[in-house]
Amino acid sequence: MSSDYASVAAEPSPFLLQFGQAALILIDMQRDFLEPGGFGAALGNDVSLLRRAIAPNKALLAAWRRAGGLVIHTREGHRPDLADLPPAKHARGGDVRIGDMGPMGRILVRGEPGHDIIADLAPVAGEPVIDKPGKGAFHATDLAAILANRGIAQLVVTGVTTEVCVNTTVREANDRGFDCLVVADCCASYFPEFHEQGLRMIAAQGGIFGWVGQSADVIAAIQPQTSGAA
Ligand code: TIU
Repeated sequence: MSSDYASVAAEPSPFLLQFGQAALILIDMQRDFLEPGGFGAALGNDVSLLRRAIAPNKALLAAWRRAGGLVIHTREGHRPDLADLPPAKHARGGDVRIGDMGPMGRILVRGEPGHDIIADLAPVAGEPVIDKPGKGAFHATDLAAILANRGIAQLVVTGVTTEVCVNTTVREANDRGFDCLVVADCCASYFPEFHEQGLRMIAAQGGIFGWVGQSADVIAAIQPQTSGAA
């Protein structure tokens, strides 16, 4: 990009993207949440509601990679011995529990097929993958250190689910001083009304937690400038 920052249309005001200090972070685009037969489906959720976010994420990820930006992926999951799983978290969720055997291996356990990121958005070499035991990506991970080491001050946030892991991560990031642009069409929830309200909660009150934009506007802002002068 030729300028220091690009203005991206967003709520509640344009987001001034400084690409060199920004990371794209994809939250928990894992098989357990997005594929039939995973944890999300086992809880009775309609995974097609989440799968809407795959194509926009794919386009944004490709554009971000082409522009040479830092990409970070997260996965929610636990050690195979479940030693990092708080009993309070283990107890919740109904009949299907973290660590139980499911069609894609043990649910939300690291190393199991269901814990993997979906093939459409698979990380490539050099892209940090943050394995997180909580809903927020900062809690009990090395994300803060990775961002500090790379001089990152802004996060462009996508993933699932809007009101759970995306919101928790954005709130954690906001308290740590990051500017967050949440990409609405790249996020999704099993509950459409939670998706809408989750986004509104971020941009309300003058951007209490950050900004909310659309993938097409981010992509347009990071595309290499093509001038007429060849
Ligand atoms: N990644 C994430 O949001 N984890 C969840 O458990 N979300 C639900 O909405 N259940």
